Amino acid sequence: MILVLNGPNLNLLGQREPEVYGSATLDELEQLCQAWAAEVGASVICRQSNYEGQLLDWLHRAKDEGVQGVVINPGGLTHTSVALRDAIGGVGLPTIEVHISNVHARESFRHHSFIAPVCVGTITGLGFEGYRAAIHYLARR
Ligand code: CA2
Repeated sequence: MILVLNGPNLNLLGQREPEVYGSATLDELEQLCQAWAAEVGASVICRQSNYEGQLLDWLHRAKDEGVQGVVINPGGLTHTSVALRDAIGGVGLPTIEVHISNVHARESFRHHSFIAPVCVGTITGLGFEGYRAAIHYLARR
């Protein structure tokens, strides 16, 4: 089982800034993640929250729920949250950080990630394809 977590504001996908994040919705992204997992015989649980503590609670519970790997787009928390980094590091599940946009081609405050050092790897700028690559990698790992 793979846990796909989307952080703050990703519920706005398809409604704002389509030039940056595309025109598909979060619901469509989550359906794609289900299909991409099925391609490799895996399953996913998809969750989104605008609340840091909720993301932490889901990570803490993940092992008990049978989760074996995590795909996370932490949204803006990427660039601010020591708490999220500590949760990912503490839980110890293989985790891949995904960004829809290329954070390195944007404002300098998006260039630093608190999360990257506790992740297996980071995928940035490939749109929704990044989730597919991350799910397939974790399923084959
Ligand atoms: O590119 C990404 O996936 C980001 O994680 C998205 C975050 C941003 O803070 C990161 O630097 C990069 C923002 C999520 C907000 O998503 C929206 C989606 C549609 C419309 C407005 C915001």
